[in-house]
Amino acid sequence: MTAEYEIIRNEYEQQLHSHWAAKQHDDINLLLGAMDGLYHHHYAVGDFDRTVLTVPADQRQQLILREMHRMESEQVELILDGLGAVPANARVLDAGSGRGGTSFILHDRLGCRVDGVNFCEHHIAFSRKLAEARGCGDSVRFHYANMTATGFPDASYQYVVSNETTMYVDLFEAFHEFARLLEPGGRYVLVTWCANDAVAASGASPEIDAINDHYVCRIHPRSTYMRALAANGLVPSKVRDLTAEAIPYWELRSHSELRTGVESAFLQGYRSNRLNYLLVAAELAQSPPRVSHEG
Ligand code: GPP
Ligand code: MG
Repeated sequence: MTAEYEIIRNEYEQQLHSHWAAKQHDDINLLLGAMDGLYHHHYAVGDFDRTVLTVPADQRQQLILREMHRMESEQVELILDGLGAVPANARVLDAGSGRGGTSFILHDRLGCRVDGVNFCEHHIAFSRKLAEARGCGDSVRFHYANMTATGFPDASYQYVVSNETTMYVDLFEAFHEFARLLEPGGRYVLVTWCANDAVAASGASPEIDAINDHYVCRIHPRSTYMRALAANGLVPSKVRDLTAEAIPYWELRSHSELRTGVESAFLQGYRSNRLNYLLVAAELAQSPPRVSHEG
């Protein structure tokens, strides 16, 4: 990072920065992460162990949290699956790295170097401390930077991942940056929740409004993902709609005393198919077009 790259660039990013700066004591993430040092800011797919809901009440809450944490950690398998075989000398960029959970799992599993980028200072301090404690501070680095304008050199990564973070950025701008950072033939893997504009015109719905308000985010239509990828030479090789699989996590979380109030919006969004949970893997074309703004 050099000083010439401004990190917080506009009013929306200022608002977002303030939102995350104030979220230093988010128990639902801190208590889960404290179980094994993997702190996540994403959700999960697949079913939960339904017996946790039938155990005596005094043990139930702890078991729900443990199950949520297991599911959030296993969610990173989606990214691993999208990445495929990654050589240990590869460089991976984790765009929107939160408190580091995804970056650490990728490094532990693949042995590669991972750079996490995030513009929340307390997340960066937190994840750097964890990297030292985990003994991987040389291989897993966290940078205070804007993921849409990192200032990192062109073609310096073989892989870019974003795990439920693209609802915070302009997709054309972000994918332009990722395409710049990737070597030709490099791969971008994203997991996101998005509006299904095949069923709701322009992707608007009350549950999407509720989620946007809750997280200060801007959920994008599914078609915008495809257009912004194509505009930047990122050619999808895998697209998985995991909407149905994303429902149980929110059912389980609705039973937690740490639920935050956003659960019913996700449940309603996924059950109505107005909100989708998507995995995309895309490779950068050899001579890609570059479009940082929608035409
Ligand atoms: C919410 O997960 C995650 C996002 C809104 C995506 C971006 C997160 C980054 C750190 C870049 P969460 O685990 O913070 O939500 P909750 O507190 O509701 O579990
Ligand atoms: Mg969480």
